[in-house]
Amino acid sequence: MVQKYVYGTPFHTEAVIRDIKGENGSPNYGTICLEDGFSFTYTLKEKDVVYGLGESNRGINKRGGCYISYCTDNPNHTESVKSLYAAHNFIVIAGETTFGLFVDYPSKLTFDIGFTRMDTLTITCEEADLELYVIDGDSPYDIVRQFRKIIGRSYIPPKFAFGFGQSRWGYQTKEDFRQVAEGYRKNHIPLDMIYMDIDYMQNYKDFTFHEENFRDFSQFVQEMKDQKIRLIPIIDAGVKIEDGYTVYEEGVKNRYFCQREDGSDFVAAVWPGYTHFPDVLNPEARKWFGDQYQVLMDQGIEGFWNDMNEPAIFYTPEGIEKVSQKMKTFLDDPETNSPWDVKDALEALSGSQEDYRAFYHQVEGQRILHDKIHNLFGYHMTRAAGEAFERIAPDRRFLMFSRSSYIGMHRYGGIWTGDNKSWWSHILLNLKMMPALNMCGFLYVGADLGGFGADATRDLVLRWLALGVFTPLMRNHSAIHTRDQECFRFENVEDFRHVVGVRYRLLPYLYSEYMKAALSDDLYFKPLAFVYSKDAHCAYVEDQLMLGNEIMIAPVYTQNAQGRYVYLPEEMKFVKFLPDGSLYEEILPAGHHYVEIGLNEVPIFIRQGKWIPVTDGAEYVEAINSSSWKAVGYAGGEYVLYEDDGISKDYENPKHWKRLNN
Ligand code: MIG
Repeated sequence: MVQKYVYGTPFHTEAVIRDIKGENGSPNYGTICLEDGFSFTYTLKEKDVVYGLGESNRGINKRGGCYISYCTDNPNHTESVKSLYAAHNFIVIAGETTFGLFVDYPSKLTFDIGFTRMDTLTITCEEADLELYVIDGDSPYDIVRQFRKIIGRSYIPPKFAFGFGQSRWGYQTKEDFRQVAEGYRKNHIPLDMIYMDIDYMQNYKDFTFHEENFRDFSQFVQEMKDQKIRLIPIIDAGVKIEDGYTVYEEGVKNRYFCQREDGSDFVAAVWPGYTHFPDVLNPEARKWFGDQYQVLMDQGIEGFWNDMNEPAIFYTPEGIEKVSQKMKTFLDDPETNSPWDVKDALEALSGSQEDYRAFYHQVEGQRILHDKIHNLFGYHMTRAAGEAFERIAPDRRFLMFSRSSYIGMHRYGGIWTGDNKSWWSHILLNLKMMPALNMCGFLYVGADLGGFGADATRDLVLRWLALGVFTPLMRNHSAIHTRDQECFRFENVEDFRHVVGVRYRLLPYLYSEYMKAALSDDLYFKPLAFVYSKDAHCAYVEDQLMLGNEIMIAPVYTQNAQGRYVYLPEEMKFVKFLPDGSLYEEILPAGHHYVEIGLNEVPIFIRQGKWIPVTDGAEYVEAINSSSWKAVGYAGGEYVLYEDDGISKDYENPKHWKRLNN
């Protein structure tokens, strides 16, 4: 049962699409206080587990942390970081008393989950204008599924998007892209996509192509398609201020950009230099911005990634003015003033809330301060694209994922989890975020495999790929000036061919499980406790996940390890994909085990009595022969495979379901 409580005058975020009658008063759980903004306080029992929060730091169990929903461009995801790029305000408290909460509030919101006091959960925000959804159910899993029903069906990408993608910030010329394509094709490492980062544009102008390097863009798109590789370009939030640039000129003329209090267009510096932000909250401006994607679609592009849409701000002219004032103050009287004030002012330049309080959106004839709806920008930028795809090519699916998001965006695209690092701890963080994202509706998700910042090593990339084999978005991405980490850059490239190859052998199964989850508002990744609810130990397992209905994954995430400890809630078949293409299979009883897993092996655990289809694999998705499947797991029983053409949207057609028997 879902109940909605309305406080003050909430902004209509369209996160929830089911009509639910609002109630006054207070929910059955916790204490609400409206004296100073809004607060919800609940006393946690010792054994309570708190799930949710989608893309956020720390564990599957969120207890012991403080999390702030305020979309932030922060590339240093250390343990103490409270805000990442997204705001996913859904949690489930599971224990003797179990219930779910969704706080539909698009500005800064704090979840203190036993951080200040171990036994106290408090949710606070500055203004009591919000909708609070309270969900009762039989179990945390049941609560999550009820929540998923009210927020609408998750985005479904084209099938090619389940292939492997290579990305790197710094690819500039056709030659750079050709080298990557060749590195994969010559070494027979499967690949379906190469991502284009900001350098394909002319001076970082959205919807343009670099004049020297990509004059004949569509031809190059075709050249790559001939090799069965799709190019996936990036789109940034800020539109460069430059006379003669049509996107800029149209936006100014039609007043489609976010404005300051005095009505002038707000200015923020990002990669292109000074830019304006498209007012994607305003339906008319959103339509206009979405229509721009067609420029690339006309060149043969079938997928995009939306970046910098928190929206990230490097600095504003107002911020620079402040720094220069501080500098002047210091220089005028260095005896009494400190140069560190200048440093502080410099550091405060980027992503400052003061800037987010300096511009407005036009929504239904009303002017809304950006800060009040800050967390909706990435959502609506991606919505702009999604709605445009729907208008331009209603029968086709497009690949679309975003950096910033809010619940509701899950209907329009997926997510990558932003600028992680080539750190072992970030493999585990990647794993922990996955089920939480699914709970919030985001199914097409993945992290930068191999790590974005810092230098990757061969073993790290291999171990991370062995997790990435299972994440719907499987992309190796890295930052400019870090060590090259494409699979073919390392010695013994056959190991990479094998590990990525396992993805393609499993692809019909993984796709099928994704589609089942998407079509029935279910989870693709689950915490163990969602399946084994009576097994008290499962609530505390933070490094294994259930995937689909048949398997459990437990990747290795520490350096120099020969294997790992794993907990089996029931008897399972331990299967390793070995580098020679064969399988190692062993039935293990329920309980704790140490299993050996080599750097070039991919482990899975198949649940008792179940089996999965495994195919021969291929070098790109289209070439997979799904009828080449062999059953891996326990003998007997059937597996229901979902299979379609991967591009059209007639999901409900019964011909897509096949009963396979072994
Ligand atoms: O300020 O486009 O998260 O994936 O490579 C950095 C360059 C901007 C941040 C994205 C990252 C991308 C990078 N971008």
